[in-house]
Amino acid sequence: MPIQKVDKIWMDGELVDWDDAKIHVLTHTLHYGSGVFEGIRAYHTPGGPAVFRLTDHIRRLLQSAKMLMIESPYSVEQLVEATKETVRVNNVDACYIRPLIYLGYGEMGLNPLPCTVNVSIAVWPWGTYLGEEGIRHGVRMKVSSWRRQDPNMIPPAAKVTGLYVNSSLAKVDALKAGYDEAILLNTQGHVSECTGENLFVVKGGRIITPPLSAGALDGITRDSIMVIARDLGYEVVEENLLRSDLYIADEAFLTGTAAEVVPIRAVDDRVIGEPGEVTRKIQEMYFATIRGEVETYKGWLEHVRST
Ligand code: PPE
Repeated sequence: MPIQKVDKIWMDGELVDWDDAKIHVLTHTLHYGSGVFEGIRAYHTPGGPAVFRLTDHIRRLLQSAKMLMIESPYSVEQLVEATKETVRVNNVDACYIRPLIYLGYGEMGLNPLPCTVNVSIAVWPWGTYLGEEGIRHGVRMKVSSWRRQDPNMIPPAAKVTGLYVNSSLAKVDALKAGYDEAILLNTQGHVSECTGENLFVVKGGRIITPPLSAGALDGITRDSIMVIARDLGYEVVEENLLRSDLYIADEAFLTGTAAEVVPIRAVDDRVIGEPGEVTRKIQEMYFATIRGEVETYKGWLEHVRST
């Protein structure tokens, strides 16, 4: 589905018309995948549009930059404000937000250190990532033959644009084979995560997710779900999972900003079934949270207009 256009995109401190938000073809990041980015969502709440865990996302963005030795020209506070401003001027209520720090035009070659650093923030309305049907009845997953990149190749903790070639290969592989989404194992054969989501299984009353050392991104939705699940009284642990653990899970689901919380219906054609009780409860609580209906988690919603 084509991106739904809005009015303005924030580029290096200026609000630029959508159609003018262009870069030179010799932009460093376009050639070497040397950018870092975030995926954030704003939601409609009773107090107006609010961005879910905005500061945490911007902090992670600057941590990704640090791992790549990219010096952001803007602080966390400045980018938080710029994000809110971009949501405000576009008059969007619920939207997806894509900040990007990239190495610009001027230098070429594999040494990124002399490059100029540019920052953009775009917002646009983006509906369900894996479909309404997926949210309600679950998605069918394929364990990919592509392995998650080893931490000693590109740090999986950094949301580096180039890292997503790995995710795209796995995604296409799964789609071509007739599945909805892929699961990536790491080079040791343990489950890491999906192409753009973290993964959880429910087994014997416990909720299990792979540790970050398995190559999973430190997902902000993952963290929110661990808090919500524990508050609901569930035991949540971080443990390595084998492919076969997925096949015999009682329930399974994936989490991410774009995807939100999506039940897993089957893995490699081993049926898990319709979403179970644990998944449903967590999903319900997550959706109520982002809509601003849960007092306990209201602090996660950062309003774009001061009230
Ligand atoms: N793992 C990966 C590899 C990943 O890209 C994401 C986010 C997650 C886990 C979940 O992290 P979090 O959003 O903090 O809960 N993926 C973003 C990009 C998706 C895209 O298609 O682009 C997102 O969900 O916005």
